[in-house]
Amino acid sequence: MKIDILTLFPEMFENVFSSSIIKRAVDEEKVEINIHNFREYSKDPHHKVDDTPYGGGSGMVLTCQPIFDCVESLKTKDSLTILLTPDGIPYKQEIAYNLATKKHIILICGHYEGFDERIRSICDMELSIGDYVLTGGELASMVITDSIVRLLPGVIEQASHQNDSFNNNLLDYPTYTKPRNFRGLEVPSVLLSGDHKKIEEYRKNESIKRTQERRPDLLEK
Ligand code: 6GU
Repeated sequence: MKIDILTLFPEMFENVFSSSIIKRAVDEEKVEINIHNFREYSKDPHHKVDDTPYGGGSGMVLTCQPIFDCVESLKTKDSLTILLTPDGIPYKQEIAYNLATKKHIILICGHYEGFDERIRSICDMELSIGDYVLTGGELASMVITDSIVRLLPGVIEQASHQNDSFNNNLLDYPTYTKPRNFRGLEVPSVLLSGDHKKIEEYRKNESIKRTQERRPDLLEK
């Protein structure tokens, strides 16, 4: 898979994609991630990328030309172009599973003061990562990239994401490791029983209980 990210702040990505599991996935060529500063595509003599809004109002608005030219230089028949914006559709694990099957994803980071509405016309999808406003789409693009890359074959153990929270609309069950007793806090005895059928049953029940308590909205699905 290839992920191209369009941003005015490429330095924000340096540490995030060169650490931990994403770094390993990149090193093992499971994914190629490229960061593009679309300012470099501006045809303005001063490399301007924004301008004042028609009709008046506060703030600067990202112009079409640099983003159109950058996307057009990257797009192929296999590309899915996604705009990151607080008015996009709410991002969910289900969407992550779908995006993990794509060959090429282009992520466009909008920015806080807004972008020319016509930029939406070159996008296949618009995503938001939650009901709050960020200064730009950069953090959202990192969140989405991380959640996709961990699902790519061979990046983490398959069994590890089969039990993920949100899989089957259930939150994860509780897990424990050594020691059996930590400051009087005991590991549930069923997990020490060696009875795999009982353990599976316990985990399923805990998963449902936790979802009922914390996210009843998930069970309604
Ligand atoms: Cl994708 N962008 C911005 N700027 N704010 C957000 C968001 C995206 N998702 C939630 N808030």
